[in-house]
Amino acid sequence: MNVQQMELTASHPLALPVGVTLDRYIMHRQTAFPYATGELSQLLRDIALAGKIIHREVNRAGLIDLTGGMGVQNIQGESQQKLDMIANIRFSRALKNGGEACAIISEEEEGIIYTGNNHGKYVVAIDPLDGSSNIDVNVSIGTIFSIYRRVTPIGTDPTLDDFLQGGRRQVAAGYILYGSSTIMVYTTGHSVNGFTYDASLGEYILSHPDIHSPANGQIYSCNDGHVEGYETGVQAYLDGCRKKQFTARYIGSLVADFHRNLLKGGIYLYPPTRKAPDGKLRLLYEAFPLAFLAEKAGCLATSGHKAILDIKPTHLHQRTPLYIGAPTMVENLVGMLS
Ligand code: P6P
Repeated sequence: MNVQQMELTASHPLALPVGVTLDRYIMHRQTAFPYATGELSQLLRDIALAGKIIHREVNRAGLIDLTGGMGVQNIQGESQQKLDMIANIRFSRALKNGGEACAIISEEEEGIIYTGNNHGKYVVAIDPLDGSSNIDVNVSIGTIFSIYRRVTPIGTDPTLDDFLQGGRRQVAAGYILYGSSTIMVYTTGHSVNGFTYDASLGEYILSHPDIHSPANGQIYSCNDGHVEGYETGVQAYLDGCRKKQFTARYIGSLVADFHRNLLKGGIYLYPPTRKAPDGKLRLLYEAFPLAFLAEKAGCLATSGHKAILDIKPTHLHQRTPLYIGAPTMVENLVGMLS
């Protein structure tokens, strides 16, 4: 029985009031797992809090000169935007102060960020603000996060091993989309739920309970300017989409494209290109968390040769090709790859 059904039976002992807040939902879910001791719940709250702060910063970026670049490149060789840095600081601080994460890796930093909480049970991989080149033109951007239970002993310094466990070892994953509204979508390995942020209340409210993505779709998302560099099987698949008069939608912001396709049915493609022969997107804090969430919502995510979640990670910022979305569309694409 999911939360919405439970609301229909007000007499149910665990009935939750209409308009469940994220906090109430997290507490409710925690009671469903007797062994849960609350640390993961608190970690999710810490991430949600940082999301509220980024929501505020993003929504006033043009007013307090937060748009534009820092004039430096990040470790990825990309122009670091002011809000990239702010988001990185805000999430790192929220997770350090929350005490539940012993370490973080971030798209914005080369190495492991040690929080000093060596008794924290969890590690977090995060892309604090993906798609940040869109900030200056008011296009949706997003945070992507992935949570693992550490494998190194509690009380010791975390190591790379805690982060290189593999995608199927994630205990939770999700994203926060700063768009026409701000929505936090995440899973702890069971259902996928979306919570829309109401800034007037300072609360995330359950708006998309138990998301199941359509098995098929007619939306495809890729950078058409790169198509000539794609392998022939991908080009053949895209030709088929055009012949069937599918809809091309590509915002240049992974979280926004992913979220639309999750709800409406579609496929996002970032194949290997001449400029990015291993693909552009990062495995640990983009592909793994979205693939974990996608599979829980009934989607597929592949590198073209294997399921994203079955890729063995070898280093923190490694990249991968990514094809993710409606299972029928992904399977049709893979069937055309050599
Ligand atoms: P391109 C943003 O930099 C990002 O990582 C994703 O959010 C987005 O889908 C993709 O790269 C856009 O890349 O090469 O099409 O500009």
